[in-house]
Amino acid sequence: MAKKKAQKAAAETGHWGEGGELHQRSKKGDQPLTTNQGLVVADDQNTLSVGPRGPQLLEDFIMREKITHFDHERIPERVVHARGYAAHGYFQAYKSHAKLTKAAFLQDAETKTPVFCRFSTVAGSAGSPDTARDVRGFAVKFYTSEGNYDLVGNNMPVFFIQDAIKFPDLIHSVKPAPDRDFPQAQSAHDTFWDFVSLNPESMHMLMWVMSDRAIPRSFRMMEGFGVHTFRMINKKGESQFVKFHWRPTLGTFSVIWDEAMKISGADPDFHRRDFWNAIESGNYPEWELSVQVFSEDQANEFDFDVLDPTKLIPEELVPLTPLGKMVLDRNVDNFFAETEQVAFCPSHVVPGIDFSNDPLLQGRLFSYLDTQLSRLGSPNFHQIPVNKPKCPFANFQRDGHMQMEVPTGRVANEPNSLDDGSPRENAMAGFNSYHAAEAGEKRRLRPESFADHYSQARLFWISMSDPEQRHIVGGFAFELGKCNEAKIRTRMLGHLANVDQSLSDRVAEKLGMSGQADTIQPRVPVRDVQPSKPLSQDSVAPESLQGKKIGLLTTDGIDAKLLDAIATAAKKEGATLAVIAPTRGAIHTSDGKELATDDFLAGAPSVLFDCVIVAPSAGHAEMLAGEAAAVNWVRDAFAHLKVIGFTDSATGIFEKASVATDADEGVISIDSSTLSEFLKQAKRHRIWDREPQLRTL
Ligand code: HDE
Repeated sequence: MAKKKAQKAAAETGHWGEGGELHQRSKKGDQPLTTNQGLVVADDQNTLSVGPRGPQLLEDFIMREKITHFDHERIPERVVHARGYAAHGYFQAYKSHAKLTKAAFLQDAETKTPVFCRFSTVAGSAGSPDTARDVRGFAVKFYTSEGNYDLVGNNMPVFFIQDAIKFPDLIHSVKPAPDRDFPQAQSAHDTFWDFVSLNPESMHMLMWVMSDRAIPRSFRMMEGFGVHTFRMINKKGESQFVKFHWRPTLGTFSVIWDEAMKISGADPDFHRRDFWNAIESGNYPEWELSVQVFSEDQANEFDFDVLDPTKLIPEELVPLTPLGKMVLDRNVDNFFAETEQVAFCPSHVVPGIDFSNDPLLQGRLFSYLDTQLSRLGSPNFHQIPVNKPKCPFANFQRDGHMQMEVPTGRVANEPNSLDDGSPRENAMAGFNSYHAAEAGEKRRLRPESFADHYSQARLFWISMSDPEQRHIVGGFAFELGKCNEAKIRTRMLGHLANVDQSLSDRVAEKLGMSGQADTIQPRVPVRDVQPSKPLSQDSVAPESLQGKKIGLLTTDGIDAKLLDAIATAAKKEGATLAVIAPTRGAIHTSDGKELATDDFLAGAPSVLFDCVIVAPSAGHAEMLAGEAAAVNWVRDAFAHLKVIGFTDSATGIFEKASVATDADEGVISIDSSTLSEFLKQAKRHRIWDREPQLRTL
């Protein structure tokens, strides 16, 4: 009971024993500016010199200390997942999951476990745009009472390769070419498609990466997956296999590829800005954590191998068991100290969670600590506040660069009978690897059960809605279109034909290469598979404006009643409203009130919003219709299948944009009393039926 109380208090204050400074905002107050030695600085504007125009003096230790520190500010970026963004929050189980696992953070509904969660793109460097087509990392560190548990997943449930030894090749192929150092944050180039087309095990993952999943609307609207099969073990020592799933409360949504490319220019920080703003405004992103639980016997019945990370388990086969909820409710205080220095590692587990023999997972268990040693520069990086467990920890590991602790006593060995003999191992409370019986020949071998590379790629394809299939075709055609080597294109068309003939034909047609697919013989016959609905984000997406953004393009003199109605509706629906005017200064509503704008037309194209309203005042409508940026606002919103509300005064802009005001159910005339149709349509996210007329190529 006392432990539970302590856990609860710890979750509220963020303190687990010592080392809780992470959860305290720094206080600045009256602190004077000092050097790193604590010396108060008298003048931070001018270097010490002889005479006003004279030579600067080497003696100026204050200037030297400052510049020297600056010179050493950078550390190596992550070799993959370099661009990322993170926040603090907590995880809380819905109920006890003691039957499944003995992990302390899953034993009751009271314990709030602090978490730190980082999202990332994989290929691009730290300064690359957020909306690149890519897998997203989804890494969560749980600061549990039994030590840190890291669930280091992605927003896709499968991976490109089956064995860790291929990871350097995969990553080298997708990163900028070593001679010319481009393209940045792109898979649309020869080396990547050459590599994957020579590794058919990539086919399932490629389907995901060419789909809408690779261009998420927001981190808040992304699913997460542990990818590998893990074990959960209960107090009796009983083990079950599990696959982890995170599902966002807001639903899973994406942007459109043309939009993603334009957002890269208009706001390269689109995802991080969205995430930061949501948390700052109290709209805390939430995810439900679930597991698919299955026994080894069940696994042996599946027609794929659960140790193969290129395979998922359809939810129809093993449904999800919800475990609890994660809420991210606090932005970092300092990006570098926390987001950049956080070190996730799949081998950070707690009693009750263990690994499987997935060869990709086993390789990962080695790689993370290894890369972090060079990235963070010392074996003591676990002492950095964001990495430090919030439960007590003690051992006899000593010294090394940047040792921040001051261990006391004369003993640094275990066992010992000097001092008080502690800390000592504990066979009962400690982590015990699951006693799996293993035997076999030592060989380099890929199991035959890993040989089917096309059936689940096909499963994904046939589970998609029509628009989702169109986007996959478009994704492949775009990426392969950027490959200069025709032999790579024809090889890929051959693989796609094994997934589905119509997919290959459609991509070939878009490339202008019909009938040119290579013939590629699958190692094992492609199975007959049934669609799995949850794989289609479109089919399960909620109709809602929750967490979305409405862009209102308007001018001085905007109808006050209309503005009020839009603002009230946005609030009620849980959406954000952004007022965009031709210039940035405040404008006035029709009743003379001052209205602060959120951005200006040239800086805020319609790609930044989920749905838009165009409502200039009658007096300024002609001026707005003469602005190319306003015309593009409407043209792009229409091309990106958005729902567009407009007032009568806006029709001139529509004419210039060649968008008919009665084009379809997504172009809606509004006034202060008729917003309901606009809201109803906007909740659909996109007007998919519009797409075939707009994108025939
Ligand atoms: Fe990673 N991965 N990975 N990865 N990974 C890293 O560790 C690696 C894989 C994932 O926000 C690195 O600290 C290998 C799958 C995430 O800081 C590195 C293999 C999945 C992050 C590494 C994989 C992931 C990383 C680089 C194949 C989803 C970012 C920096 C065997 C389940 C974590 C670092 C963060 C980062 C190695 C494949 C997820 C090099 C060798 C599969 C979310 O150690």
